[in-house]
Amino acid sequence: MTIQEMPGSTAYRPSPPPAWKPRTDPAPLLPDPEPYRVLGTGAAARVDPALMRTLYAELVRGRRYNAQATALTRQGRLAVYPSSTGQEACEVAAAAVLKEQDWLFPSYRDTLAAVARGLDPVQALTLLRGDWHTGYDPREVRIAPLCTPLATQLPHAVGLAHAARLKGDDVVALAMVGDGGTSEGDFHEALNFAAVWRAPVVFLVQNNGFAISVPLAKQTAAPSLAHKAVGYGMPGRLVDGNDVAAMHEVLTEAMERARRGGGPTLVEAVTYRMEAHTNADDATRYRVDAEVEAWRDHDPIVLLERELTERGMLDDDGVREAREAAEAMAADLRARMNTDPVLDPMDLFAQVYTEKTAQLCEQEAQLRAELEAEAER
Ligand SMILES: Cc1ncc(C[n+]2csc(CCOP(=O)(O)OP(=O)(O)O)c2C)c(N)n1
Ligand SMILES: [Mg+2]
Repeated sequence: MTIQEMPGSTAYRPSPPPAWKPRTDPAPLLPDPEPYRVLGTGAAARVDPALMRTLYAELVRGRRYNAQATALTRQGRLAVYPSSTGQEACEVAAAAVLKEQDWLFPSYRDTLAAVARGLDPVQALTLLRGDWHTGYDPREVRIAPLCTPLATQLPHAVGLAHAARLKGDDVVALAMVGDGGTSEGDFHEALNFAAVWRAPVVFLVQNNGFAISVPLAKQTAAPSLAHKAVGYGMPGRLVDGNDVAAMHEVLTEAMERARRGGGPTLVEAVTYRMEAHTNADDATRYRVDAEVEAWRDHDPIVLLERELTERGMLDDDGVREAREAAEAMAADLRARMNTDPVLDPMDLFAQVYTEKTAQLCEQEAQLRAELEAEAER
């Protein structure tokens, strides 16, 4: 029997649908109409001079660190180095907004953020030297291992942040990822879980224009990467990633929101990778010099130096001091990286599995036998 055939029924008339409205107001989630800036705008008048001078010294040190690490690859002291030259404002600001108990979840690009957080520069390079799995104790410094599999650090950050909240710990996680990483399933899963759970986590996307040779235009059709926040139900912020004052302000705000239970934020920092993807890449194969040159005027150190000098907050002595401190760091890094580490090849098998697989045991025995035979020769 159809509805029309039911006794007393004339015709099937569906009731009007319930009035539809969005579950939450999307307007507060929408990103800034253009990348948020402080330096060179009226907002610069309210920056804290002491903080800006500290950030300036960190930027100069960071630039020198990038240059030194790249030089170490040429000397065969480092296997690989993904430089963050040009992106130092993102790296330095990310570290500066963390409280001691907070956690940083970096990608392979973010050695500098780890160093700016206080990690020993040599320990930060251990993985890239190929010496040891992470190079530091993540729990001690509250920096997760520098993550090479794209975006896998994001669900880890959400898990840690959610667990901290359940335990009542005052901990916020800041997770860093590249523009290319936003196309990974892990990015989607992390943002979705974080928003549903209102986890205290801040996602910082460094949009440096490329995923190795793939430009952003081939990565996404979204209006901006910050727009992706709206679909997950969290605020999206679009920031000039070379403006360290803007980065510091926006990330501080996002960290505070997370800390008071306001949930996650997605921050897109628009920046540019001035060097090749790593020392193993030739960027001239996929981008022209003119594009790189155009970004030099918008360099994070140039922008801050200009602002501070014009406002009388930085003089020649201040510039010299920052450069001297950076040189001292580079000299120490060179000296310590130029010594041959003493490594035990058997360490290859340690701390991989709680219980070693049969195959691993076999390989371990094989290597031990080879080393013993070699020692007897
Ligand atoms: C899951 C996964 N797929 C592919 C790669 C290879 N890979 C290494 S870096 C990279 C590009 C990533 O670009 P982006 O996320 O923009 O970060 P950037 O290097 O620009 O900082 C790719 C595809 C990888 N490391 N992990
Ligand atoms: Mg990129």
